[in-house]
Amino acid sequence: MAMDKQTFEYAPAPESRAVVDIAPAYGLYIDGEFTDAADGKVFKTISPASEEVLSEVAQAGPEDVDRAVKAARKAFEKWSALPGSERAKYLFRIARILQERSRELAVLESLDNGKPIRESRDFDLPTAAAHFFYYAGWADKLQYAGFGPAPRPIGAAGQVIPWNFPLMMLAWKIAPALATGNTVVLKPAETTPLSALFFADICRQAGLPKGVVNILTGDGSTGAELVSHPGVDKVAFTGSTEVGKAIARAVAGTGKKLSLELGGKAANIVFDDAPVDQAVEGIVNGIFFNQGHVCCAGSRLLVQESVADEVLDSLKRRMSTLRVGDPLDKNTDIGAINSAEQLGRIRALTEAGEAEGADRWSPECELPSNGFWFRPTVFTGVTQAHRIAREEIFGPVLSVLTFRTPAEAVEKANNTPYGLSAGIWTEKGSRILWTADKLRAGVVWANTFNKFDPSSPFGGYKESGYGREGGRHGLEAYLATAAEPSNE
Ligand code: TAP
Repeated sequence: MAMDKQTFEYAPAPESRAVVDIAPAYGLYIDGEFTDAADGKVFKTISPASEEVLSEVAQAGPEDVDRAVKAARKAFEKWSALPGSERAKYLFRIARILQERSRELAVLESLDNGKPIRESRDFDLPTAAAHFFYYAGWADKLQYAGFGPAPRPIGAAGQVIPWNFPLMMLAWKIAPALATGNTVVLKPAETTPLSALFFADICRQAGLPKGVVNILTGDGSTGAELVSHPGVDKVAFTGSTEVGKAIARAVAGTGKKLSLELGGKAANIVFDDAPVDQAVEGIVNGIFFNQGHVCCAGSRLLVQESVADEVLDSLKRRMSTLRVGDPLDKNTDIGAINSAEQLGRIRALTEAGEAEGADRWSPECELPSNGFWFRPTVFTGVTQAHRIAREEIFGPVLSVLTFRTPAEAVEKANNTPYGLSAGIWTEKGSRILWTADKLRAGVVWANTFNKFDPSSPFGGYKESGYGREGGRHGLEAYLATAAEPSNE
């Protein structure tokens, strides 16, 4: 791998100066070594905020997938036999290095993904490190996790992740897999491969035995090849419902254990007794955090009719203060849309919203001339039949619907094929409990939104997938129950 580096300086404020060195080319990380793809194929990764090329990355083909899976299977023999307390040491070490290198990684993540540095610095990096710390703590206590007296790892896991939280999604996949004694081959998304490659370097720095973690950069074909490789014992996927269904079909009948974290269309429900300022902050965080590229985004606002005007006026005032622009400026609230393709999807759906008769509003704001940008947008006059109320937009676009009674709110909230998350805003505890009980959503937040903790399980109902990540429940996806096969 060539190592002449391009240096990006993050220097909007001298006190928070941090630098990341990005090499012009990266190989695949297989069996502890960076290596070119067998057929020499590469692809470019760009900054969505400027469209400049950040690096050229190897594109893994079938031969590389095969090598990586074989390396993971071989490494499994020793890794799974290590005492949990020994595996824990590696996970703790990785967590510490993530903390030590968090400035560098936060800048890298913002460059490759387009997300605001404030979010990568204060959310993605701490959450990724916390996940490794949390699962390091489980590694020597698995017999107390409630999955039998001697839970066994499954084998080599094939993991495929999306581009919206690249490093955090990687942590959600790799930390529980390693803690339970499995080895992994992970494919990051095509538009955000860099932090996974830096993570490979962290594995080396931590002295992780070779083959325990393998990183294959590539496109959807690499992911498809990985999940259907016969040497993969367990498949974990986060991404769109469409690809999740294709993977479920590919894995059906193979005996591979499968967990799926898919799309969402969450309802954020504001009742008439909710404190308006607090609820508006929650609505803004719910839909504009990470440009709305969030599977559990509160993309449908359900507001009680009697307070709808007041909430909407306040929301529009607050939206006018949001700063859209340079992800590396720490005053930025909304960064770049991750890719031209995603921007195209957001545009197509918002145009459909207008064509179907909903009213569109965005604050005035200047957008940079290069890169991919979208103004924070709210649609009112939305009906349940509109595409913008039914389909996942995965962008900074909020669809507002109203309701009169709590029963109507629940009915509308549940009227979706998805079931990942929901939010409730009210001062009445009894109303929180009543509503949460009736919502068909894996995560329900009350008087807050987008709160994550490694100790709490996360996952969906219905077309949002199955299996849970995080917490004690997250271990189950990587353990063989008495009736399930283990390679140990
Ligand atoms: P997808 O297009 O589904 O891509 C996800 C990953 O799968 C990428 O690495 C992708 O590679 C790969 N892939 C594409 N086709 C594949 C195939 N046939 N077989 C195996 N892998 C394949 O999703 P996305 O656009 O990156 O992410 C957005 C979606 O993810 C949204 O629907 C969002 O709701 C969902 N998401 C869900 C969650 C949770 S926790 N439920 C979290 C984040 C995101 P390429 O990058 O090369 O296409």
